[in-house]
Amino acid sequence: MRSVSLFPSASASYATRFSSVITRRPDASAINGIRAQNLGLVDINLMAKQHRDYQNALRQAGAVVTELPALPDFPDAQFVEDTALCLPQLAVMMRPAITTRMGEVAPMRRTLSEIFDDITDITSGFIEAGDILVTPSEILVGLSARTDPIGANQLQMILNKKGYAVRVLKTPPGVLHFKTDCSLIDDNCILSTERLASSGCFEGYQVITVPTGEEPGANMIRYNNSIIMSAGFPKTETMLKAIGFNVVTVGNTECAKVDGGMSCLSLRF
Ligand code: CIR
Repeated sequence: MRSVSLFPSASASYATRFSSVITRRPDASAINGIRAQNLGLVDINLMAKQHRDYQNALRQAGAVVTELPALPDFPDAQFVEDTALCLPQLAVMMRPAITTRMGEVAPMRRTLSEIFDDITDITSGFIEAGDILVTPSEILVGLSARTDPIGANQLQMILNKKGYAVRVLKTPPGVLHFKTDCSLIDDNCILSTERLASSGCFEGYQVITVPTGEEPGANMIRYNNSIIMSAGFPKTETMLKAIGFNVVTVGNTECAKVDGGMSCLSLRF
């Protein structure tokens, strides 16, 4: 961990302050979700319970939670984060790289069109919002196996026109999404794995690195004055509590078997 002199600020910017959340109920087909390696069979009942716990943690942090119905044809549909980027007054629909995930976008577009007047679509290349980290000063986009330069550049053009600064970076090889390895935990503070932070991409930010062996703990959510993180990363949890963060843990063993973490399970705005 780098030295930090930080007491969490009361969340103030649009990057940490939210009122709403959209989730999607996991379907029984979630046992067939895409995964990089076999970490065992998904217990669908436990996944459903963990999903309810996750929604309750967000409610306690101040969210009005809208749970969308399950989409049986799309085993990864509970990972709603990848389908859209929600910013104040604006949503951008993503273009997932994996064929079985592309069909998740249209139903989410229908939902968001009832909320956002301004919706833009990525129409070429590929991009999943798990590769997008929003900070108060800029939007970071990590190129990965799921996000290519064409998709990232189109997003950059869309957001530049709306006044947002965008920086395109690289997700470390073998890491699913940029945000698999980092989270914004305070307006100018990023929690990151060492492998991502050492690339220098967070210059100008305060960076806290997760302890070795707890890399998956880098994916968490700052929602108003709470941090919601997966249970099972005790050193990271202790470290963040010692700094002064209000940390809430949620079991995530089942989504983790299909490569899903805390941020993937919601759209926050
Ligand atoms: C996938 O491979 O697409 C899903 N099984 C997991 C997606 C996780 N989403 C995220 O990190 N934003």
